[in-house]
Amino acid sequence: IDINSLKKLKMELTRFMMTYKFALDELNTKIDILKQEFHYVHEYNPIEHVSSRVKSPESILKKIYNKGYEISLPSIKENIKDIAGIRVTCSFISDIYELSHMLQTQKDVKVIEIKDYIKVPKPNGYQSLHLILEVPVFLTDREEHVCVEVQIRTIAMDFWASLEHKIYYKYNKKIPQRLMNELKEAAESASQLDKKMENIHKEMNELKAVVSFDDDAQELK
Ligand code: 0O2
Repeated sequence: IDINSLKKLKMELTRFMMTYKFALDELNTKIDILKQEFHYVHEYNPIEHVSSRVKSPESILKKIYNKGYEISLPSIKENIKDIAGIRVTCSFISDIYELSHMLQTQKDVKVIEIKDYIKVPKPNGYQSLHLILEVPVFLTDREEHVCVEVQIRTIAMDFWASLEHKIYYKYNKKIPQRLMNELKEAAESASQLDKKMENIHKEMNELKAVVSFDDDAQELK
């Protein structure tokens, strides 16, 4: 390969990666707007934390190679849907579905795929709601439609996933059966905790509604 072709390839690759960064910027802004407005309307924060990343060129190449697809930019765009990724941790399970619905119904967002590992957890216990969303990115000379993977989970699910991720790599992807069983149990405990916290939250809201109704009635007297 000559120097000019190499330069051209580098430019193409940089522009390609930039589109994913722009798509992330757009979705991050959408999530931030929802977070602020939701906080204002409901007086609590449904979103605890948001993080995002663009996959490194090394992991993109590794993934496309392992999946056996052609190694080219169009093939990467077609087959790797998590080059841009956003992870959102919510307070309660109901917030996950509410946020997911709010994102899915935005006019410029196209839903490509939904994987609900909360309704049907992975065999190891992994829980999360995964959305592949496509957003338009307006560039100097064209409009690109770019996919972003959004993982939405509770704090308990996130706690579990980050520990499992560490163990997975610590044992070089072969976790001993005893630890796998313990992780599965921990996932079930996390899920029970989520349900309990949500019930308490609901009860508190109901109480708040009664108290504010009583206050209003008192004022009318
Ligand atoms: P990383 O380092 O987080 O980016 P595909 O993405 O198409 O190859 P799949 O399995 O169909 O594969 O996608 P899926 O199920 O939507 O999962 C993709 C991402 O979800 C993973 O990305 C992880 O971030 C997360 N994930 C899925 N399963 C697990 C799990 O069992 N444990 C943990 N801790 N995370 C999980 P990557 O690319 O694997 O890794």
